[in-house]
Amino acid sequence: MRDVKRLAVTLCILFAFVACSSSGENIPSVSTELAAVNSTPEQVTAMPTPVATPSVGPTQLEVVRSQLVAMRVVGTRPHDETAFTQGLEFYGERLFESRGLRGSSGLTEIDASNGEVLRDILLAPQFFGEGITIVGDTVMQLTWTGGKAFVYDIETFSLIEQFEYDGEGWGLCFDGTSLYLSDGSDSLTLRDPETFEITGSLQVTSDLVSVNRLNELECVDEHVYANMWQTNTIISIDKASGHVDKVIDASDLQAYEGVSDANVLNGIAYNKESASFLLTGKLWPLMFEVVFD
Ligand SMILES: [Ca+2]
Repeated sequence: MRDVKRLAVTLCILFAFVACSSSGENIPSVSTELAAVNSTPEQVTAMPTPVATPSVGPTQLEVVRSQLVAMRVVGTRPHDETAFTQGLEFYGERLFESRGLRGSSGLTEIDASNGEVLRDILLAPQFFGEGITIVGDTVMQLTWTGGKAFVYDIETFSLIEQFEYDGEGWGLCFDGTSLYLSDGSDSLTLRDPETFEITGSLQVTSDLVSVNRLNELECVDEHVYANMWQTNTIISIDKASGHVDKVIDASDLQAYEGVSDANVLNGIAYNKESASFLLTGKLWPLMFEVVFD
């Protein structure tokens, strides 16, 4: 059944891609532009025979095949199903989670091996916890529309600094040089980890999926992984170009008891030690260790 579902999803993506590409609405026609410039009969007759454009079918199939990456579940661990997960990140083998919802938002350290909550703090009730990342020996946490990024000592969870930002704060990751923030749009904002000043932006593009509502993030080497809110799609973004080079369909996780579309996937943490990802979602009873093949 899952194979049938995966095939259906793949065919849907492929169909949507072919339909989009063949509509021509946004693709300038080279031959039309040439004809407009060379409008006299003499020039028209002097025009070289256009080189036949390559057949689009195989090229698009190659694109789809090269970018669609399979996800394989290699293990499951319990997850606090009262946690409205908004961010997930490893620090070595230690695991940290941010929770949302006003009144129950917080920051937690979790035993990644069994899901046990080791430490937990609550945010003030006016704040809605969002993405987190580790910067040095601190944990940084966004607060959605709260306009504040809190910085905690990683060992004590005591608040040691706070920055302000305009607009919304959704996902957050740090690659060792820059912070990457999502705000629900199709672009990421880069910020300095020391000053929180904006240092750049990254427009995310894809020739396979419609990019929008970028949410939870994970920085892994030269890529930023992101899930798109209210979908089971995770994309891998090339930091240098902003282009999506992998698309992962995590729909298979919906087959597990307690995991449903109503409570969406929203936690992506990369474990360097095992070279695997840990995924979970809002109010999910499980965390999934997965690899992208
Ligand atoms: Ca993350």
